[in-house]
Amino acid sequence: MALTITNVKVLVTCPDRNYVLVKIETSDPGVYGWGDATLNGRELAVAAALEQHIAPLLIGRDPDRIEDLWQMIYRGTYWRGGPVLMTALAGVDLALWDIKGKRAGMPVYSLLGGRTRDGALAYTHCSGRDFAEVEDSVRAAMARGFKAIRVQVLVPGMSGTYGVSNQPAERYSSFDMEALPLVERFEPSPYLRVIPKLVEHLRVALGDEIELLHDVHERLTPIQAARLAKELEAYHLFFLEDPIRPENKESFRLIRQHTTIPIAMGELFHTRWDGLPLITEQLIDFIRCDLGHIGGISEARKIAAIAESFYVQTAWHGPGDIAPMTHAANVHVDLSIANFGIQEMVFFPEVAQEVMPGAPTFADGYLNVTDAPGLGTDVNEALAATYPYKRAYLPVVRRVDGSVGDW
Ligand code: KDG
Ligand code: MG
Repeated sequence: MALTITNVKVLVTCPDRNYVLVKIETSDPGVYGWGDATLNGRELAVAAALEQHIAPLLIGRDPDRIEDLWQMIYRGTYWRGGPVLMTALAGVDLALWDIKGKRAGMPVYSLLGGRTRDGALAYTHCSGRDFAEVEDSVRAAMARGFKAIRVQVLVPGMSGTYGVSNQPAERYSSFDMEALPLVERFEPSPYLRVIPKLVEHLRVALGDEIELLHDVHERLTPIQAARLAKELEAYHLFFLEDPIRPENKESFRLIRQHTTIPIAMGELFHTRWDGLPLITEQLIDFIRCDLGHIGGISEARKIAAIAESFYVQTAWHGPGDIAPMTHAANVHVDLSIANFGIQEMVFFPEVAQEVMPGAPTFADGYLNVTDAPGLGTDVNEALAATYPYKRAYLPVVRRVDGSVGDW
């Protein structure tokens, strides 16, 4: 008898931070899949979309028909796109691929065509309040085996720069229900002065071999970004990430005209069409969508296939605020496509690993997954239930005159 979906369970848990996890159960009690539908700061909106609107559509359906279910949720229900709905869809998509792998007795990368590589080149995050702290952090990462490292430094006089803050640490991890978003003060001019000096310092101290990356996090205007890119050119970054906000694709042309620095973009895209002109017009070099926010593995494969034709490589988003299922999905795709570039990664805290075992493993610069059927990830539901949701926000960036950054 054909398998059917019998239940879609949404679990919101906060072992170290909030995660939204989706379990799809089937008519065979031994066959279920787990997906990740975490959207930092908007977790309950996604959970409600799944529980109230999407789950009822899935009950009684055949979990083998991933593409059909994807299209039904995306196009078939008329309302489509946006971070909330595409994150919810990704949660379902990942759980369905997990089920398909478990039924086939194969890891997902095998279902996607099999390995094209032995491991996925990974990059980690290093930051500090000054150049010496960043250098120490990079040296420690190199000693751990990393061959590629994202470097961020606090801008002198600013309370926070993307990736590093001098606010008391507890303000970031506080889940006090009354807590409102942390405010980061940021100005482009001092930032533009310090970043080329940081990268020059690291090249002099560490040599040319280590791959360095930097995330602007969209805090510049196009002409400022072009200046930064030009000034960084001599230090051969692996890529410059999110140099400007994503909305106006034409702005990327301005950056491109001024520099040969490789550009990476995509964590704020929610459909393939958001980034399409950047790929087809070769205005970026790395597409770094978040599989968990763009509808999952099914959509990532299509984006990778489009990008391949335009010599754009992948660098899927792999931050600390998505669950291990999405990190695993990243690596399953990385291992099976031709145009993989690099994979961002984090080491999950022990408490998160206990709740969600099976994140990709890191060794000698590369990420890998096991040959376990499906995504290779699981959830300890009883333990997850002991960590209730706690409201939290991303920081809000304001300029020194008090206005919200217009990037
Ligand atoms: O929730 C937002 C984070 O995922 C994002 O700030 C991380 O920019 C990011 C990155 O490159 O990892
Ligand atoms: Mg980023």
